[in-house]
Amino acid sequence: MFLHYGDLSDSVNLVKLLYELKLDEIYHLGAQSHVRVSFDIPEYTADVTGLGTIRILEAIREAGIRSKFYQASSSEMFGKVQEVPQTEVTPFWPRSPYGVAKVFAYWATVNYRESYGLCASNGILFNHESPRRGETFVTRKITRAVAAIKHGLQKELFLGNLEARRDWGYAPEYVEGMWRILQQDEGDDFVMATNETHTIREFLDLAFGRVDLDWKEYVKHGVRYERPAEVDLLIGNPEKAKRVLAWEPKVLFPELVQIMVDADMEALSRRDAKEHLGRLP
Ligand code: F7E
Repeated sequence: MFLHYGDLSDSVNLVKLLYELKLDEIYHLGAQSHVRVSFDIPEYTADVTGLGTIRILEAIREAGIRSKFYQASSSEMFGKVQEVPQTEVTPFWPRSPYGVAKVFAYWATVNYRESYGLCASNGILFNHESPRRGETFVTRKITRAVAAIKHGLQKELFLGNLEARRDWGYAPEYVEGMWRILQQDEGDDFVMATNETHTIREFLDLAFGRVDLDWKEYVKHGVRYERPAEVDLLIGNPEKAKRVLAWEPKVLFPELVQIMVDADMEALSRRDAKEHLGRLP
């Protein structure tokens, strides 16, 4: 494996890279992917998350290669949902600059498939989490806080809207799903989701409950974590992925929360142990 430098805002560099590497499969996961942040930097988000996708698609064409292409499309495209649960044919109604950019990238992928016969696919992935989730997304923010509070290192946790509902799955399974999508002979679009939805409140119940704490004693409202427009309810129907790709999520909500809390507890205990060893004479 070799890590090449690249930048989604630099088309010449992308063409050169793709021409040189002649890849069989391209998984395009790069983005400014934070929804709240996209309201602060909308132009940058549109450039990297939206145009960045068309830059790669054009680079594939320019380089004259036949790489299969996976676009990381997002449940955020459903935004103000027009149907429950959401499927591959539910109309989009994005509610953030991030969602808008992802809709652009989704249609660019479909368009390059239809115009140039590229084997280009969209995975419309609902929230997928793991202990490796970035620390500013709500699940990991909560599980890190749980571990820090339990270890006496943090006293309170500031959060925004606790009523939003998300369809949360386990990231490693979704990555396998992406791979399955690109093993198809033709490009297509697939929803990947658990078909369950839970509020942030429910996540808090389970996460703090895992270490015998009551979240109501620690969680405070932080207005800066609210969004100008919220996505209130997401729940996906992965029936097509089940039927065509034999893909099915196995780790569901309670187990996901457990995995994430346990991993952050473990990480802090290791840190404590190291610090303790460091103090020994
Ligand atoms: O927010 C609420 C927030 O930032 C989830 C990205 O991977 O998944 C992710 O987007 C919910 C929202 O994820 C805080 O208002 C409350 O309703 O964890 P999140 P997201 O916005 O759903 C999709 C599929 C993507 O494609 C995105 O790239 O939690 N919430 N309080 C909070 N959210 C955050 N981040 N921080 C809070 O303090």
